[in-house]
Amino acid sequence: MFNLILFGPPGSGKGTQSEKLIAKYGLKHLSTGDLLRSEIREQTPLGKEAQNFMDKGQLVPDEVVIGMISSALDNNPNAKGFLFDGFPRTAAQAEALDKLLELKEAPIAVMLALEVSEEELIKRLLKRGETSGRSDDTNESVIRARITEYHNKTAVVADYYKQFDKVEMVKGEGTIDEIFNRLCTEIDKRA
Ligand code: B4P
Repeated sequence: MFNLILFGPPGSGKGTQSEKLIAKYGLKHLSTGDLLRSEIREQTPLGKEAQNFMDKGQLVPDEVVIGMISSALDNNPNAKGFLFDGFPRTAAQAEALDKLLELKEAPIAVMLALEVSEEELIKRLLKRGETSGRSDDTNESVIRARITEYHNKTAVVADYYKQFDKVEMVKGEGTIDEIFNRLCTEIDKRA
């Protein structure tokens, strides 16, 4: 089993690159952002709770997101590996994920961390907001709040995996194919 984390600030290309990576490597894509948006669309109690946080650009509470990932792992017993996109986003989520994967004897192989400048992130997210219908992409102050949450709570997750020598920084600017090739080079070294 090959488990990989695609990491980076909001708008760094995690969702975009995940689509291409799962197609090439046959991994199961687990995006907490997508899972949460699907709960919101279905107006489940979890979705209603999550929406309050997401609309403000804040992270959804750890216990909600960890529970969601735990069920997703249980629901995919035959996956040949998982690509975690947008998860873990806090140190507590990283520790919980390691415990869940320990049970499967399939630890994280590598964290690929996309590096993109703040101006580029804001430009990309506002552009997506023109067509995505995502309320968290249309308002620049919500986008800035998401980036602040990333610096305050999420950036430390890379330090957590660095202690196990599992982090590779990848330049996240350039064309989508250029970035994809950089990511594949790193995966192929470890797979
Ligand atoms: P996510 O859905 O994870 O949203 P994101 O960080 O904005 O997405 P991503 O980084 O994948 O976007 P991409 O660059 O691909 O999270 C949304 C919210 O959900 C969070 O704010 C939080 O509230 C909540 N949440 C999710 N997970 C959570 C967790 N674990 N714990 C707590 N809360 C959680 O795309 C951005 C745009 O850039 C696209 O339009 C794309 O076309 C464009 N783009 C991509 N690559 C490009 C390139 N090379 N050049 C130009 N444009 C590019």
